[in-house]
Amino acid sequence: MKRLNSQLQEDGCPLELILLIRTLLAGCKEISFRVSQGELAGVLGSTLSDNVQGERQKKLDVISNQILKDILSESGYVKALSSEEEDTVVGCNPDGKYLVSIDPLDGSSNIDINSLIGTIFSIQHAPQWMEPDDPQAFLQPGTQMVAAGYVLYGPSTVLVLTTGRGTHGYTLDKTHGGFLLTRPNIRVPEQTQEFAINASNQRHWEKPMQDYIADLLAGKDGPRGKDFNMRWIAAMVGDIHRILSRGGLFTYPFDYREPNKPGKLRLLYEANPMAFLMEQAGGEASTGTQRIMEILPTEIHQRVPVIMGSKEEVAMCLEYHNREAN
Ligand code: AFP
Repeated sequence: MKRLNSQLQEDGCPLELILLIRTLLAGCKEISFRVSQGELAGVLGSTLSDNVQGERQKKLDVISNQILKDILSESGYVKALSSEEEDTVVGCNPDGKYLVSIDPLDGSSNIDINSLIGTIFSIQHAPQWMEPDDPQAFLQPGTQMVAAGYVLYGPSTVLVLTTGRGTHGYTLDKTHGGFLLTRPNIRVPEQTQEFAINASNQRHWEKPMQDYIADLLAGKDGPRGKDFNMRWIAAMVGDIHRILSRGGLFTYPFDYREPNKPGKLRLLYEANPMAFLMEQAGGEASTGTQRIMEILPTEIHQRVPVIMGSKEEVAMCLEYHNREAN
């Protein structure tokens, strides 16, 4: 089986980017080890602090953030780092060529129940003009990413990565510690009968999403003329992994609860990297009105509505949004 290094070289990645990705993954392997130790390593449960989003941090959120922050800032490849768990950007090496954005531990509510969790990341070039702690440099559209991926800490530890030449899946071989290419060129089926949404928020959705989901639930007897199945892992990393594996539609839609936070998911740490992976695998990713990767961010912790997955199903969902707009 091909090793990660060979695939990255074949994809024409510059050496420094390869070294950065390998450094980041060294951190993820450490997180994977801590996750697998669970209660034995005392990593379950909450801290007494909240992150900048006002969410109570789990011990593993803090540990994972620290592992990645240490390894990336010491690597020399990174000029600055932005993290879901940090209030502001973390300046690293003024001569570093890259900016890295991370959700160190996605799916925090799954930690204590031994269910799916993961690390999500994306990498951009660092503009030469930037000071290492200038958040402005992170406010580039997702189309500027040079790499994005996630590591899923499941029954096996899996890496899904794109550098803009397709989306490839790797499995961590714990016998020698390397990621081996187990799913080259992932393609998302264009059609699906499966969707993922937190239905308990239904009363807060906009009309187009209300109408779209109602038609899915109506199944064979409704306008779609077929039955749909629903899945919700409560960790985007798990839901997206399923969709990259067998198709589906994932949404955390616009929500009226907090108009200044249109949706729950973060553009830099969740929506953009997953949109890049999805598009490179033949899927689509939109807010309902705009391609996610074209959004010009206004702040590093910005939240956006997310609709992504199988191409034809995303297009169908967007039709409901277009109808409403016209
Ligand atoms: P964390 O980033 O705090 O772990 O939250 C996970 C998440 O942002 C995303 O991965 C899930 O899809 C979503 O939240 C789950 O949200 P619900 O709590 O509404 O199920």
